[in-house]
Amino acid sequence: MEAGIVGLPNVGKSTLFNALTSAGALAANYPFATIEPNVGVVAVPDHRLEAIRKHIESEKIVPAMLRIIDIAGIVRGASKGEGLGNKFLSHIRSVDAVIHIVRCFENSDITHVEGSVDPIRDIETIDTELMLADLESIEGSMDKAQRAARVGDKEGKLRVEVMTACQKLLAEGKPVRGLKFENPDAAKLFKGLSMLTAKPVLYVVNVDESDLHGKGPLAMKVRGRAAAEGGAVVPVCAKLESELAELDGNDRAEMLGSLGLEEPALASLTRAAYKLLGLQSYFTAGPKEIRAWTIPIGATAPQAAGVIHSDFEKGFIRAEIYGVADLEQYKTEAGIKAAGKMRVEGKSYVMHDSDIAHFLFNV
Ligand SMILES: Nc1nc2c(ncn2[C@@H]2O[C@H](COP(=O)(O)OP(=O)(O)OP(=O)(O)O)[C@@H](O)[C@H]2O)c(=O)[nH]1
Ligand SMILES: [Mg+2]
Repeated sequence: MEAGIVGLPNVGKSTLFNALTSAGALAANYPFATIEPNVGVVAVPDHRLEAIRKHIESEKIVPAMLRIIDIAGIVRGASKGEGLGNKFLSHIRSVDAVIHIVRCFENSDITHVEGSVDPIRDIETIDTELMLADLESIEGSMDKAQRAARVGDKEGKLRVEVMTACQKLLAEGKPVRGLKFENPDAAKLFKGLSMLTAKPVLYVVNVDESDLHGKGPLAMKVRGRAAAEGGAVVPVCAKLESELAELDGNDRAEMLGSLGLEEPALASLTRAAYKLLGLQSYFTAGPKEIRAWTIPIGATAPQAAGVIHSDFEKGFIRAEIYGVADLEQYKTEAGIKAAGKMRVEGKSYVMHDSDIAHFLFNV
């Protein structure tokens, strides 16, 4: 899973990126501190992995991974070359979700490129630039598709249709997120266009230390907007998170506790991203590793096996499945079997969250 961070310059993108990845990317109080994109990989926190390890001895734990890309800030007019332009958006064309960070903290020492803190105006500025970048990318490849369509190329024709539908929406100032194509070939072409405004958005409101839960008036405005467009909101104080990230285990837990926070932002953020993307985890557990695998909600057992290896999906025979809760109750797989709780599931089984699976397959 991959997520790209967008936002105006100087709103805390790199500070958040650093906190999430502890990668030490340059965060500085001047706009356009970031030029080259920063890329980091973080483990998705999941307490169930430790819960499994309590009962199954294993050499290592392998959590699910989230790749995060921090790019340069985008300003009003970026598509026309303002600021650093919008070419950096190409770095996040392939991500699964966009993390849109919005400044909600008041601090006169930290420059705001528009001169005042106004999250809704800022969101609209970024949205507009994302739509213009999409429009640009369509315009850039329309000619070629039209030429192909003219000489009777079937895919070319469909491509023109799909791009025209996108272009129409974008020209009206609307993201292409809402577009649905019945024809599977069209849907595939649409996906292949990697439109920025087709991606689900997670709003991170970078809140003041005095509003850690994001219930203040500025954050509430963003919540209202996200609710209207099906996005999600995660309140984060990037500055605090970056301080937290520098502490180790106990000190961090202590500081979190003293702030009245249950968990670091990475946990709430990845959980929100999973939810937004309709993802869940299942586990495999053995002496070599206990591992979390990411699958779409609704995935069948063979599809889940296919995430490990495509041969597992092709040669799927059946799966032995139990839940993390069963393991906690009966302590061992033998105990689970003895209690009749080890389930044998076939090709049509739809995976549940927290399933632990052994797959049987032939290759
Ligand atoms: N008070 C406060 N300051 C913050 C917070 N988050 C970031 N800052 C400060 O804001 C400034 C900009 O932060 P960056 O993370 O570099 O911002 P950016 O969005 O990556 O900026 P560009 O790379 O220039 O687009 C730094 O001085 C940070 O310390 C916050 O939550 N509270
Ligand atoms: Mg930056």
